[in-house]
Amino acid sequence: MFNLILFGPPGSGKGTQSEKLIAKYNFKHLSTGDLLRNEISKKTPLGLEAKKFMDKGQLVPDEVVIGMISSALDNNPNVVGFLFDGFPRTAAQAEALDKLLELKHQSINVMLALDVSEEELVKRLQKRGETSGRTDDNQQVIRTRILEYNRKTSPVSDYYRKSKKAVMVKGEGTIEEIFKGLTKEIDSRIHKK
Ligand code: B4P
Repeated sequence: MFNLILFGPPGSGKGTQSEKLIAKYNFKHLSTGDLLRNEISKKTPLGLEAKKFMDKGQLVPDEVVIGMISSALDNNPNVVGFLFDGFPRTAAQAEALDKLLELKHQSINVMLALDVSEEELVKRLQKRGETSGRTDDNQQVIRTRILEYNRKTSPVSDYYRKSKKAVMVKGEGTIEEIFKGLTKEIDSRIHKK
C-alpha cells in the first residue's frame, strides 16, 4: 500500500488536486471535509454537532474526526492506498493516525504540503463563496479558518518533518502545473516500493 497525506491551508487546493490524484493512481480518497459535509446533509447527530464548529470556521473536535477515519480504514481493507485530504489537522490527529495505521501494519509514505500565500487563499475562497453555497466561505469565517490553521494545523508539518516524510510542493500556478509537481514526488517514491 502507498499512503499519502495531502496537506495545506484552507483553499490550498487539496480537494481539487485529490480528485486528479485518485483518477490517476486509484487511491481511496478520505476527505474529512467531505465526510463531515455528508453527515451534515443527512442531518445525523454527528453532522449536527460538526456543523456548529464548521459554520464558525473552527476545527471539529479530534475525537469526532478520528472516529470517522477509523471506521473508513476498517471499511476499506483492500485498497492500493489511502489519500488523506484535510486530515490530520492537529498533532493529536497525526498521532492517532499513526496508531490506527500501525494496527494494520501500515504507515504514511509521504506528506505533500501545498505552499500557497495567504493572499491567494483568501482570494480563492472568496471566489468559491460566490457560487459554492458553503456557509464557511465568507470573509469573516475564512479569516477564522486561516487562524485555526496557523495555530493548530501548521504544527502538523513539523510532526512529519521529524520523520523526514514532509515535502513542500508549489501550490500556486495552474491546476495542471501543481498536479505535475505532486505526481513527480509520488512517482519518485511509489516506484521505489
Ligand atoms: P475542507 O473541506 O478540508 O476544505 P478546505 O480546507 O476549504 O479546502 P481545500 O484545500 O480542499 O481547497 P479546494 O481544493 O476546495 O475543510 C472545511 C472545514 O471542515 C474546516 O474548516 C473544519 O471545520 C472541518 N474539518 C475538515 N477536516 C477536519 C479535521 N481533520 N479536523 C477538524 N475539522 C475538520 O480549493 C479552494 C478553491 O480554490 C476552489 O474554489 C478551487 O476551485 C480553487 N482552486 C484550486 N486550485 C486552484 C489554482 N491552482 N488556482 C486557482 N484556484 C484554485
